[in-house]
This record gives sequence, structure tokens and C-alpha cells, in this order.
Amino acid sequence: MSNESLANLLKEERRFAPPAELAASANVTADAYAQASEDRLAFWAEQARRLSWAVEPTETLDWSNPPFAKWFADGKLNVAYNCVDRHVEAGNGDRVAIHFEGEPGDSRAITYAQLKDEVSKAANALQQLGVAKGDRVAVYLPMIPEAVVAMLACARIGAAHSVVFGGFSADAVASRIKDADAKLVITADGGYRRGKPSALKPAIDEALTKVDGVENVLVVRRTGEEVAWTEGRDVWWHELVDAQSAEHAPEAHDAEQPLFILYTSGTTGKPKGILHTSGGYLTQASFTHNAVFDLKPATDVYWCTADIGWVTGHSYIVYGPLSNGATQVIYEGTPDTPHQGRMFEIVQKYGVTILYTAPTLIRTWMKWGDDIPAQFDLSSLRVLGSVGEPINPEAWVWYREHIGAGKTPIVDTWWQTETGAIMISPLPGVTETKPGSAQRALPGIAATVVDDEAREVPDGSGGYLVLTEPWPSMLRTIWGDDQRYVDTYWSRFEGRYFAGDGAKKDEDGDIWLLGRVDDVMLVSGHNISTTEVESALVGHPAVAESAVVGATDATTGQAIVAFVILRGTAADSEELIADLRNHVGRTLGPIAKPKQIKVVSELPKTRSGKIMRRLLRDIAEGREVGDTTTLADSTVMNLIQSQLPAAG
Ligand code: 6R9
Repeated sequence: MSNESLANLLKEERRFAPPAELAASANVTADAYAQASEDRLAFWAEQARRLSWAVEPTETLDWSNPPFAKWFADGKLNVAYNCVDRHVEAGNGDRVAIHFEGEPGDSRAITYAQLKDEVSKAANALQQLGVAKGDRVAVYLPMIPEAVVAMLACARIGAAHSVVFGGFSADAVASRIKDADAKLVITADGGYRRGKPSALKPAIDEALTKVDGVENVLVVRRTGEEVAWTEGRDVWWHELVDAQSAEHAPEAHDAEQPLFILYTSGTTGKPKGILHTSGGYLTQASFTHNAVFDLKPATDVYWCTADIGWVTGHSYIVYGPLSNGATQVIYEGTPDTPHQGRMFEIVQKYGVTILYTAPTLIRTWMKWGDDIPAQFDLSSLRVLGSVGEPINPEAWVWYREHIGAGKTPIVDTWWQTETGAIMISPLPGVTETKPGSAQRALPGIAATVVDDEAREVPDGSGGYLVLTEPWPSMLRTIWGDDQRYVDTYWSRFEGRYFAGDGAKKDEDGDIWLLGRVDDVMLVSGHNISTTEVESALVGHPAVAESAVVGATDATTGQAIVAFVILRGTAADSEELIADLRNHVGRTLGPIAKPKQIKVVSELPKTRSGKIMRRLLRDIAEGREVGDTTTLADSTVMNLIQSQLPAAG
């Protein structure tokens, strides 16, 4: 970004107060902000008491060697015990932990008592395979309960898991197995995707021709399809795990014992292995899940639609909800299999009360049409969450109207793989929400927006989002590369964590996320956020989704090029394009009017649903399209190109 701060263009005046009933019985009230700002460390020490410690910590934060933090360093705990056993000991063994819904329609309910047995058996099995405390285990599974069991079994014995998303290629898996130096891989024959079995094990077989050090492959049978078998290396889960004892004593591990490594895709360079440890991570995952979703474990049915291969799945399917004793839904498949109402059907079937999903899915629902959710009973829902990308105000309002019956609070949660847990978000019983804003750092978290010279910007201005104090679930380093950890996150602004996102503070000091700084456009000397232009476009009734990029331009430096997907009934025409340009001009000002608008039927997205603007920039600038290996669907770029006129 240049010295010019991000233009503060979007004005969003809609406000939604928390429902009175929710506010009256909310888990966390406004007092938490005051309490935390009075003594941040005392606040976190108190939150750590949500957990069951084998040895209570006496020390909260050791920041004597920044940016390398230690939280609760003299405490000891077992993360799996906290997520499973203690709920059984508290008399909640019969509570359903997981309502599993397979894509073909098979379902299983697993209680906390059953989960305890499964995790104990799996822990015994891992130890029988020679996995010990401090080892790394790669997990490459579909969204099935065994994924949760595998992660907790690792946590139980003190081995770090490295979950690799099931959609990644053999090469991507190989590089991650190698970087983490994993000893065991846990996979499945396959899973169900889009109505048919989709194989997983072949990618592991291929990956293991490229890396050494893996002694065994533990294979869950999910689809029953034929698989290649390497005798002596491959072991069936149902043969080994099912034969184990359901007794397994949870050892107390250090608070700073590595819990997992999770690779961030990163747009360039070698993937970064983000390292998270135990006590601080679990404290913040547990606190935020309780506070942000107002979880009432005895009555709520919670559903996070993320894949376990992403950090959202780690913190808000496994560690947050289970540490809090939640009942949750886990769904294996895709949102349109066998029909576009599948997700709503699941909400109705289980009486889901809290739904946590991503803007990409919300915009897809908008595109499919309002009539689809209207066919289902969604009245059980009481809190809705969003994560992964900035949510456009119009998508936010649609979510509230069409999924939340016009009354559920929406929590737009900003965080990253690196932060481990939610950092900026409304609280559903406290915050008067603003569509499109994540609003305020949670109690105990310090965030602000700075300019190029690291000066805090005044309210009403934009710049870079930074975190100014260490937090319990922060990454501890990049696995095997401390220097890269320092360089990537702590060097841009002295003593502050640089998140890589643009943001602005509104007149009330509330934070609005404006997308990755790499995506910001520079038009005639003004920094303009892609997010704001996209939100203006999605604010037009004909547009469901859009992606905006800055393309090199001889006169303005960069020119705004927009790609739009129309809503079900709208048709592409010259009048519509002119109308869209004028609409952006009216909403944001003439400077933000796109020079070109191109109608397409798909946008390039990563496997976790984030728009890859870099590839659209290649198209807009008439270049060969760059590296597409992290695309969810590799055919999308060809499709988009075929939909555009030959000469830009
Ligand atoms: C949790 C997760 C992190 C990046 C982050 C930002 C974007 C996530 C957001 C959001 C605006 C939100 N992001 N949540 N942007 N509003 N509520 O997605 O982790 O995959 O590491 O991505 O996602 O750009 O920096 P991760």
C-alpha cells in the first residue's frame, strides 16, 4: 500500500440490537470488556479456569522473549480429557456429542460416553503403532467422526496432528508430511462427495513414494471401495482400533506441549506450518466458543459447516465445542447433494440452534434463490455466525432475513489460522450489530488499525489491521522456521502482529475488514478496497456475488475490473452493466466505478471458499493464468475465460 490510507467509502447505516431475551440470559455481558481492560492477564487466567488442569498454572504469560510466547507454562493438562472424559465424569455421558450426517443419508449419533471409548481405543492403537508423545501424525480424512476421534487420540497421547484437507493433491500431502516429519498417516479408503465415493487413499499411496519416515498408514473404511494395500505398512482402523481396550489413562501434558500443526496455503512460497500448543489454545477456543455463540450445552444444537482440514474445523468443530460439552452436527458432504436445500434440511432435522458458516456459502444460497430456504423449518436457529472472508452487508442482511427469520443476531468473526481462535466479533447478547462489520476485539484481545508508519489511524480511517498484545491461542512459531515467523508477522510493525488484512475504523471505532492487503487497488493515487466495491455490487438486486481486481492501467495506475455472478432471475445486458457501474458510483463515489464489469457463472475460489483474485487479475491484464493448484475446481478458469469476449 502507498502512504495514502484506504479510502473509507462504504456507508452502512443499518443497525440491529440484540434480542432482549438473548441479552437477558447471555453467557457473556458487557462487563467482560471492562474486566478484561482492567487486567488482561487476570482475565485470561480466569478463563483458563474453564478447563480442568492436572496442575493448575500459576504463571499466565511469559513474554520475556518476544515474539515467542508461553501461556500458562507451569500448568499441565490433557486436552482430550477436557474435551471428552470430564463431561462423562460430570454426568453428561449420555449427551450426544456428534450427530453425524453422511452425504448418502446415513447417520450416527455418538454420545460423550461413546466418544470417550472411541478416543481411548484410538489412543491405545496409536501407542501400539509406536506413536509417542512429541511425534507428528498426518490426518487425511473425510468429514466423518473418525476425524475427530483421530485428532483427540493424538492430543491424548501428546502427539501433534497435522490435518491435511482431503481435497489436496498427493504432492500437497507429500510436502506437508515431509515438513512435519510425520510418522503415521491416518486416512480412509474415501468419502462421499457430490453423490459418489471419492477415493482418498491413492493420494497417500502416491505421496508416500515421495517421502520417507512414515511407518504406518491407518485406514478407515468408509466407502468400501477397493484400495491398494501395502503389507506391513497399512493397517485397517476397524481391525486395530476396535480391538483395543476402552480404558486409556490421560497423561497430563505441559501447557506448551505442541497440539497441532496446520499449514496455511499462502499465495506464494512454501506452505507455512502454523504451530499451536495446548493450554492457551484450548482456553481461548473454549472461551470464544462459549462467548461468541452463547452456547448453552444442555439445550443448543450447534453446527459449523467448515471442513476439519481448516482451522475453523479445528477450533469450532473439535476443540471449542467439545471442550464446552456441546451437541453438534457434522455433515460429510456438499451443500447441493442431492438437492440445493440439503443444509436447510439438516437444520430442520436436528433442530440446529447455532449455525456457523462462510460468506461463500451464503452468497451461493442467495444465487440459488430465496424460495429454497423458505421450504424448510429453520425456526430453531437463534445465533448465526460467519467466517472466512469479509461478509458483504447485503449477504449479511440476506442471511438474517432468509435463514434467521429476521431476528437472529449475526456474529461476523474475524480470525486466522495463526490466531487460533476468534479475535474480533460482536457478542450476540451485547453488541448492536452492523451488517458487514466484525466490530470489536473480544474481551482480552487488543487490535487496532495503523498506517504505513505504524501510527494508529483515527476513527473514520483505514489502514492495516494489527494485534498489539499477545493472546493465549496465538501461533507459537512456524514449524521449523522461527525466523520466518518473526519476519512474516512481527517485522512489518515493530512489536505488533501484522495480520496481512486491510481494515478501517468507523466513526464509532468499530472495525471493518477490507480484504488481504495484497488485493487492495491503487486507482489515481487512492487505495480502494476490493471488499467495498464487491459489497456495493452485491448491494444491487441483480448481483449474487462479485470479485473485483485492479488491472494495470496507463492513465489511472490501476483500473477496477469487476467479475459478477447474477442472481437466478437477472439477465446480462448492456443496460444492466451500465446500471451496475452507476450503482457503484452512487454507493461509493465516482472513483470506485469499475472500468469494466464482466458477467461470469463461477469465480475462482480456494478449497476453503476464499476468492482468488490473483487469477482474475491475470485475466484482466491479459496474462497467462498463474498457479491454480489451490483452486477448489481447476476447470473454473477455463469456464470463465470462455465466457468473456476474446479481447477483454
Ligand atoms: C478463520 C480463517 C484467514 C484470513 C484472514 C482474512 C480472512 C477470516 C474473516 C476474514 C473478514 C472475517 N477472514 N474471517 N475477513 N472478515 N470475518 O478463515 O482462517 O483460513 O487462516 O484465513 O481470512 O483475510 O486474514 P484462515
